[in-house]
Amino acid sequence: MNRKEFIQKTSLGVGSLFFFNPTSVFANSFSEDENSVDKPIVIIGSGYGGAVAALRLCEAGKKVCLLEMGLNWEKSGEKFSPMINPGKSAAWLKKQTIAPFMNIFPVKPYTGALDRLDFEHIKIWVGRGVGGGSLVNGGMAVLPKKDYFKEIFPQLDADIFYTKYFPLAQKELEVNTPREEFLKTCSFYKFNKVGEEQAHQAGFKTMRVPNVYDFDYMEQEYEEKVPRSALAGEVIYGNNFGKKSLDKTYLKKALATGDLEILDLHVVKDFVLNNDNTYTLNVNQIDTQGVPQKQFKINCKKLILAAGTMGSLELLLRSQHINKLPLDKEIGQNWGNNGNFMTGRNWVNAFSGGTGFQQSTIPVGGIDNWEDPKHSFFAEIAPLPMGMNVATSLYLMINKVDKPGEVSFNPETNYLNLNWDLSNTEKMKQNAKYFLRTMNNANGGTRSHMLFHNGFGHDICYYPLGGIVLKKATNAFGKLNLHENLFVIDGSLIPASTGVNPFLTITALAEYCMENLLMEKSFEV
Ligand code: FAE
Repeated sequence: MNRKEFIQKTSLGVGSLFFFNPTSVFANSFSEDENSVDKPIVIIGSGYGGAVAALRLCEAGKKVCLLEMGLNWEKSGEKFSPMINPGKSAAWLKKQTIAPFMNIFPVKPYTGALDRLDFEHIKIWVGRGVGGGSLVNGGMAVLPKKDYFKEIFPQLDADIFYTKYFPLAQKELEVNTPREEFLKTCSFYKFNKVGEEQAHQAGFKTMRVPNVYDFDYMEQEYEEKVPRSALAGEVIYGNNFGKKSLDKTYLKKALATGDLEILDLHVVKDFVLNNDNTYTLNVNQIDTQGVPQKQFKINCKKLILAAGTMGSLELLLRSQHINKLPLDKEIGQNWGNNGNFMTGRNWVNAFSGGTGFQQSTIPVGGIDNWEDPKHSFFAEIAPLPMGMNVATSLYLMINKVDKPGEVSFNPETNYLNLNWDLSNTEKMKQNAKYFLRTMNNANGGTRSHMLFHNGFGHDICYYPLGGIVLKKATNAFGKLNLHENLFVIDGSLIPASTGVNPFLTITALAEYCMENLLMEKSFEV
């Protein structure tokens, strides 16, 4: 099922109230009351923003209902699959895998943990399931450069972020750093060792990158004392062990309060602003094949959108189109790919063992060229955990976004339009060219012509950001302009880029917003 078919199939249409469940075919029509439920506070989406919001609200004694379109993997008992043997978790309702490369694997449609949103000039990968992106991401928890943070958020007090909200986010997410001795001896990190050595040879600085994968667990994996996950090729289709995804941290704590209800496989299609400033959501409960089982309405007094950048934009813009939801003109502005640009080199160390047959899926190193005014970038030294040694080095570059894009709604597709083309990534490509040339001149090797587009992955995006920017489309703490009871707490608050992998920034921002919103008594119901 492609995205359009899924949207059409699960689309409610305003006011249509009926069950799809075949067992109810003999039932008479239902009254509106029987098909609607009241929940005081609803959060849509269980990624970083949603998980922080849930915990802080529950701790404040509020009852919270969290709607998540993906599966609750832990509760379901289903397992995540490795990259070389894709199973149920590999793709959200697709017939073929949707990794950034090597999509030679057919899969049976299932509500998998990884989804890909395809636009003309960019493909955007997102996580689906209880835990959102934390289920499928590489776990890199990188602190943005303070100067850049100040540049993108001039109105925020950076000092308080670096002394309070970032450390809080690191603590709650259980961020840790690997032992250098382990990295030196672990054969699964040869790709990183080679990557760092060659970067130094080329005159670049490198840095150790903290992660939410438990490195003590990984050391035990290496010694084969516990089941392997990062060392068994698990990552973008989920990790069965080791990774401290949100279901193990924020969401677990929130559930322990007894005040959080998580409804998985619940897709919110759109919502309506009522005259009394409450909201009514049109919700579709689906099964693991994506087939609608039940359609109903949820009325709530306070609504938090935490559906991720693309999800929150989709909900707002569709609701504006269908239900005349009032929206500020800032919605959709300042969107960016966080400067994502994939690239790679071949013939790396080709005659002395390449980058290693077996590779950990968890990155631990980055090349930090941010201070270079001409070619400012940060590059993750990325693994290629496909069980083959092709002497390839992969890099996921993060650049500044000098030309942000815009998001709007296309009524014909019932989905988003993205105003984003090759001109938006041109400077990123110049940086990639400079980086590869400098690396190859110093170390040998060639651009990976067979990967991406002749070695340049301008259209690969793991980090969509912006579109509902803090203090432009919202007040200082995420309350949406023109609304009293509607809040946005996710990556869409960040204007186009954060200079590093973004989830630590999203988490810290969410902590900041929730603390202040609670202080202002914004969630009294
Ligand atoms: P997100 O985590 O995307 O959560 C949104 C949730 O809302 C999802 O669970 C959706 O299923 C759900 N949802 C959406 N629409 C609806 C709807 N209509 N009804 C119900 N539920 C809905 O949002 N970042 C890093 O910092 N470090 C990394 O190493 C890293 N690696 C990555 C690797 C991959 C393959 C990918 C895809 C991303 C990676 N990221 C990484 C990005 C990171 O996961 C992402 O920025 C955050 O997850 C975004 O957090 P949000 O709270 O914005």
